[in-house]
Amino acid sequence: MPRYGCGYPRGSDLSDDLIMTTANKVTATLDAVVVGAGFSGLYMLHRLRGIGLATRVFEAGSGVGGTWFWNRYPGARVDIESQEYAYSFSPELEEEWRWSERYASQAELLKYVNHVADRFDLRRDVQLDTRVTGAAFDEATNRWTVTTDRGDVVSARFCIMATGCLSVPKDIDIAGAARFKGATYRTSRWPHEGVDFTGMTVAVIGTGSSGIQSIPEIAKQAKHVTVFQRTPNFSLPAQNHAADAAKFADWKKNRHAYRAHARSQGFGVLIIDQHERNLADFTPSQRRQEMERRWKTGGFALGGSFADLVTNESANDEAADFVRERIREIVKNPAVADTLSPTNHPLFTKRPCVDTGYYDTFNRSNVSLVDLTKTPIETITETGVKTTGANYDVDAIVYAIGFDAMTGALNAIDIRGRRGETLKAKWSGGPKTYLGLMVAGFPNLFMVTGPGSPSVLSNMMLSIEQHVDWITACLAYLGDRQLGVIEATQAAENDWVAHGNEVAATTLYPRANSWYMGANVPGKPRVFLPYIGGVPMYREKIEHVAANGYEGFALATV
Ligand code: NA7
Repeated sequence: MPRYGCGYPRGSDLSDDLIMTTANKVTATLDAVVVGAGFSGLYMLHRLRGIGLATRVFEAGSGVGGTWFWNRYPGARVDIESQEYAYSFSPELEEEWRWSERYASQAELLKYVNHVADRFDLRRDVQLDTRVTGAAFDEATNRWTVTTDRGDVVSARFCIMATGCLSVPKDIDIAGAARFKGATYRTSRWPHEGVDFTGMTVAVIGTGSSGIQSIPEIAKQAKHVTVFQRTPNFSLPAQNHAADAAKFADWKKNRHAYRAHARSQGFGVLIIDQHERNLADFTPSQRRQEMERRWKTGGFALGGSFADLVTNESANDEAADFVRERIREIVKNPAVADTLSPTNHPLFTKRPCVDTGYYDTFNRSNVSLVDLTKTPIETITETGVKTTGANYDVDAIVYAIGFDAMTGALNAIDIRGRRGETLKAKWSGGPKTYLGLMVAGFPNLFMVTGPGSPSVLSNMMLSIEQHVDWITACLAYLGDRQLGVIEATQAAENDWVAHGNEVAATTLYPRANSWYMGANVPGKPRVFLPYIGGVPMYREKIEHVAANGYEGFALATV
C-alpha cells in the first residue's frame, strides 16, 4: 500500500470527521483531490480508493455525470455505440447493465453514470455544487492547496484534473445577445425540466453536433425553426435503433476481444474499422461499394473507408463528395442542399456529426436555413436576430455555439505551479504537456485526457480508462517506493509537443477552422490540441514510459 504521510487513515472512508471547520473555513488534508465527477472523475475516485488514497472529488454540478449532466438538449445522444461507450473495468457492471438503444440517449447515459456512482458507493466522497477555483503548489511541502467557491481549502499530495474536454461553453460572441426579450437557451446548459417549444418560433444558432442533434427534435414541436448556419458540417446518419439483444449478448460474451480490437484501431472506435488499403488500391466501383456499405452501417463507419482518408486530399475528396451527394439526395430543395454542403474543410477535420434525420428536417415546411457566410449576424435585437439580409423575430433563441474545448476548463481554474507560475501563462501560446498527462513545472498535477493525448480523437471512454489506470499505477509505484513527487521534465515535454505538432502536420486536420485547432474561440492560439498519432501508438508510448521507471519524469521523495 502506498503511504504519503498525510496523517489520515488509509482507505476509502473519507468521512466528514476528516474535515475540520475553523473560522468558517472548511479545511481537509487528503492524499488526492479530483476535480470533476464525470465519467473520468468517478472512475478516478474508484481506482484511488483501491490503492488506499484518501480522496475527495469536487464537482460544480448538482449531480454526477459531467457532459451528460449538463448537455440535456432535445436529441442529445452519444455517437459511439452504447456498449462501447461504457466502462470496461467491471465485468459485473457490464454484465448487469442493459442498454435500450444502439446509441444511448443523454437520459440513459445519465441513468448509467448514476447507477455507477451508487453501485461503487462513490457519492460519499463527491462534493457537489462546488466549483474548484484555485490550485497552488507549495514547493516547501510538495502539496497542492485546492480552493473552491464554497470556501473549502484542501491540502492534497496529488491533484487530478478530470475536468472534461468539452465542459466550458464558449462565451456568446454575438453582439446584443443580452438585449433579447424572449427565451434564451444554451444546448450545453439546458433546463432540467425541459422546454416545450409548441407554438413557438425558434432561432437555432450553430450547426455542430449539438445543433444537428437538437434541430430535428425542436422542429417537431415548434411552429417555425430558423437555423443560422455559419459553417456547414458533415453529418453522418446514426442509423440508430432499439437495442439488438443478440448483438449485446455477443458483446458480453466476447467483450475482451472487442475491446482489444478497439485499442488496436487508430481512433479506438470499432465501427470505424479502418480499411488497411489506401484510396489508390481500390477500383472506382470498389470505392463506391465500400462507402455505400459504411453509410448504411451508420455512425463514423464512413471514416474508415480508406486508410489515407485524413492524410490524402484525393481520398478525402472522394469521401466528401460521397457525403455531398447524399445531402443532395435527401434535401429536396437544391439551393438548400447546396447551402448545407460543406466545402471549406476536408471531411473529418472538423468533428463530424452523427444525426437522426438532420438533413431531412430541411424538407419540412416549418424549417428554414440562413447562410451566415452570405448574410452574417449583425446583432441580436430585443425581438430576434438581425442579419445583414433581414430581421428574424422569434420567441426563443437556442445557442448551440460550442465550447472552449480541451483547455477551457483548466484555464478557468487559477492553477499555480513552481515559483507561482500560472498554467494559463505557461499555455498562453497553446497547451504544452508531456503525454497529455502532466506539465513541466506543475508536479503531482495530472490531467485525464488532457491536451496532447488522443482524447477527443478516440472513444472517450477508452481513453479515460487508459489515463485513469495509468495514473493509478503511477501513484502506486510512487507509494511503493516512498516517493511523493513526480514531474514531467522540460525536455520530455518539449519533445512530446514537437512530436504532436509534427504528426498533426502530416494530416489534413490543420486545414480546418475547428475547435480541435482552437479556432472557434476568438483570440485562442491556433494549435492542434489533441494527439493524432493514433490510439495504439499512444498506448505503446505511455506503457513504455511507465515500464521504464517513468521515463521523461523526475521522481523524488517528499
Ligand atoms: P461545435 O461543434 O463547436 O459547433 C458550434 C457551432 O456553432 C458551429 O456550427 C459554429 O460555427 C457555430 N458558431 C459558433 N459561434 C458562432 C457565432 N458567433 N455565430 C454563428 N455561429 C457560431 O459545438 P457543439 O456543441 O455542436 O459540439 C461540440 C462537441 O460536442 C462535438 O464536436 C462532439 O464532440 C460533442 P463555425 O463552425 O465555428 O463556423
